[in-house]
Amino acid sequence: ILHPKPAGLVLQYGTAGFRTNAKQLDHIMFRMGLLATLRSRKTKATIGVMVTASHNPEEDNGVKLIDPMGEMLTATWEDFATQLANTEQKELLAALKDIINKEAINMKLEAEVFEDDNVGVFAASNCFCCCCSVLSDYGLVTTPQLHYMVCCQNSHGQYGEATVEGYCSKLSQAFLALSKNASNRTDDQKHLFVDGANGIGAPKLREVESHLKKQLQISIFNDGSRGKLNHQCGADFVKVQQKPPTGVEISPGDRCCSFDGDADRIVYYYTDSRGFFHLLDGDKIATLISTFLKELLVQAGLDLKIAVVQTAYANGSSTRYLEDTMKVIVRCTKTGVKHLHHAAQEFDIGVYFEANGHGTVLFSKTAEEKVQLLAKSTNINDERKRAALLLQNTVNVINQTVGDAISDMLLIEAILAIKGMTVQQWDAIYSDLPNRQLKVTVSDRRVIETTDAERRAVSPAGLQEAIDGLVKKYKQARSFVRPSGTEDVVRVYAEADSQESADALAHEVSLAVH
Ligand code: NG1
Ligand code: ZN
Repeated sequence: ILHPKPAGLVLQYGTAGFRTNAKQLDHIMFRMGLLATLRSRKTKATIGVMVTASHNPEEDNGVKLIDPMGEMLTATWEDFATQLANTEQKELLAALKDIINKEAINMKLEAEVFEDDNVGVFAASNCFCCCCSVLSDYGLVTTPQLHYMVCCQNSHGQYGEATVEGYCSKLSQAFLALSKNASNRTDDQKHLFVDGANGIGAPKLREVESHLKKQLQISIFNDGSRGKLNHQCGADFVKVQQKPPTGVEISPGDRCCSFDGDADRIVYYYTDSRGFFHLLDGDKIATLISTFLKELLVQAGLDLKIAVVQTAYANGSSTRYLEDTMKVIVRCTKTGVKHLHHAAQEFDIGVYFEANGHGTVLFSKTAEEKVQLLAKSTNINDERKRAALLLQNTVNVINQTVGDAISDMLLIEAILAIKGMTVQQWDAIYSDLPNRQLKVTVSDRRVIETTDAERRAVSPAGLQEAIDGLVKKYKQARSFVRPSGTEDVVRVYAEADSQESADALAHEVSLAVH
């Protein structure tokens, strides 16, 4: 039998598709190839299949499907994916027929699937050839590039050209137009240090950089030529360890950022003259972007509703700053990009970021039309015109299909340049509450059930009361626990007025979980 399923193995299609050791994924790859062809027939559109370790070690791999407009797979089909993955070999055909019947799929239609495998060491994806026609092989691309191209393909070029070159030129043109609004910057100010996490982001960033006409000067570290994927580097390492990646030589004050392995996350950082490390995570990024957009809306005289979507992991200071000082609407959703994405779609402009650096901005159709119209109009004053053009180019530099490290980086760099802001000034907008993330291994993480966007535990009985009791002992404290959707662990988060308190609280809550 081709691609047999290890007997008894049960996997769940989670927030990031299927994730497990690459050795256990062969049958999953095959079955997801089959499912992709069904999804393509059902939607009469091109579907993406992404194979990536994302922010995890090289040997942990994953596969997920990308829906027609570049979004994550819809919920009912996540269930089909789980069913198909866990069906024993001899029932596979019946399981496929079941999906075909339930969704009334016309098997006479042709299927179109874009496939990408951005992890060089593991190429199980060639098994797709036997089950579907792989329309176009992009070779290695970043996760967000594949989402972008699926969207371009299905919107018939409206969103852009469905090629890597099309992606590079759309984003870089928008970036160049934005950076024209920056007053003369020194070479130092144009310099950015990038940690590529030894993933696909580094070579893809080089392709984009060649279009940037030296308006951004990039030094890339951890470009995959030496180190291992996400090992001691990358956005997840920097965020969780709260220290710079290895393999990067930086001096105090240098502006730096880290991508994750498939380049859908980004975090910024610098060290100060005393050697202290300063992290600018997804929350700081969301704040910078939403502030910029809000100012432009005022200048343009556009009445559009803007909101920021976060998760429970957002630093309490960021939420307070956004609500109290910036006066923008803030929503909190469950962890997982699809939840943030959906919540962001409810506003004219929805800025969403996970604290770990995964995020983007969504513009409603109405918002885009109003911006386009204003940018074209001739009878408005210079200030409004300038703001409208800035908004238009901001829309174009953003990859709205999914969080995208390269696109986010270009937008952030443009904003800092336009505002004449240093990374230190950006950091000073608000001060993060000290925080700590821990993971706890338990026999069955599913006994923990949560509510209120995962901020409170409803089971096991007594756990939430115990957490409440511990939180009361500290100042400005907050803590919650939730079962991970991607690892067999329970995650613990705590924040408080000092690092010692945050560490102690996280530790005490971990003990309460056992
Ligand atoms: P889990 O393992 O469910 O916590 C992690 C990240 C998510 C998201 C997914 C998908 C944290 C705390 N969690 O989910 O934000 O990125 O992976 O990759 O960072
Ligand atoms: Zn990723």
